[in-house]
Amino acid sequence: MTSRRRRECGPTLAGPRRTSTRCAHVDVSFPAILSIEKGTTVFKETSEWYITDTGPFDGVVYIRTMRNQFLLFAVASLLFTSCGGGSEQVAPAPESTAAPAPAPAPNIAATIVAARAGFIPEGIEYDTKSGRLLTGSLSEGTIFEIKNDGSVTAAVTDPDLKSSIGIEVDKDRDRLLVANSDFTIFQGKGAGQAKLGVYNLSTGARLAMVDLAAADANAPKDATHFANDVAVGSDGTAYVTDSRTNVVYRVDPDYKASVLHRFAPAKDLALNGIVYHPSGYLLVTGGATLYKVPISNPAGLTEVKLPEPVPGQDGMVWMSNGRLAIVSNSDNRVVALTSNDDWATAQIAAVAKFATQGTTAAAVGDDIYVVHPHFADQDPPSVERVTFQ
Ligand SMILES: [Ca+2]
Ligand SMILES: [Ca+2]
Repeated sequence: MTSRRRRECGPTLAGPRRTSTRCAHVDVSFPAILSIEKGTTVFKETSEWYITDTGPFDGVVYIRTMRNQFLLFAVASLLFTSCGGGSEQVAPAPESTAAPAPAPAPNIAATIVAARAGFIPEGIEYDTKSGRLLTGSLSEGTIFEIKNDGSVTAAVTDPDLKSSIGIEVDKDRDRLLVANSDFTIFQGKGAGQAKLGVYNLSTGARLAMVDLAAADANAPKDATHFANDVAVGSDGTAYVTDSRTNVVYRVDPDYKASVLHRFAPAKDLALNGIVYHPSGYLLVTGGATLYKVPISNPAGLTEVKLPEPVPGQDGMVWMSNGRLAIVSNSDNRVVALTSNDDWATAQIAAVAKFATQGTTAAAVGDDIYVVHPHFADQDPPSVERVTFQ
């Protein structure tokens, strides 16, 4: 597909590669059952689903998410308007049992101030299935749900969670992945730790606790560790950054850990946020640099060329419109990036400013919420919906 056609038919965003030869906008509510001509790509922009590809068989539509998961929908009939014009028909009401239950409509207050201080949530996620905001806790380890009224209740407790940093909902497998570190390293105590805790998202039951640092046989003897953030690939593989050793760990679906890549030493490099792109690479922040790391060839990593310096790059999250939101923990802003060359370069599409230091962000429907951990004071943490301009 040419870039011209992408502009015509798709949202102006960098999403998964589109391989089909035709495209269409479909004006029906998800989860609609569509019958569609083989080889047609449909762009559907909603908070959760916006790209569909037809599968190899006529009469079957696959709905693809940002994470490249495919859901199969039986087909009734389709009517769509092709990009070059054409008739539009209304799809029949869905009756397929293959469709997931619709997620509750996001109902998160614009600003939430925690009812208590001191737990220092560095990471935040939105659990679309149950419509709840989850945070980590640098000082306590417990994963909390923070409600609109500010109440903070434990969602995952595990004595082995020392400091929960970045967290990631793996909706497709009903898991919550937690970068598990030890904050006392900031007090000069010990060597820190880099572990990955994996939990059943619905029940909070522990599925695994993976010692990542132990999988790095080539780390210097005096290495210190800080697991900062985690992303999950379409096959369930997890990827975790270590800000101290500047390693990205890989954790297979059977919870076997290895080093995916050790970054070359660089001034002020401290790997931080990480997201997975369904085209098979990771985007990783480190200081003022955004890296693209091909999973099949991590040594071939490149720096994503940005139009201006973006210092303090911390957590990242894909937005519903396909933009990549990066929180700058030093500049108090979220930068929304787009790319039209598969993240060789990126453009700044919008910026959202906030007043108090933020570290990571969660996508709630079409909105982005930033968490303010309050590392250095006793004010209660807060969560804030930001406005892009
Ligand atoms: Ca996350
Ligand atoms: Ca972080």
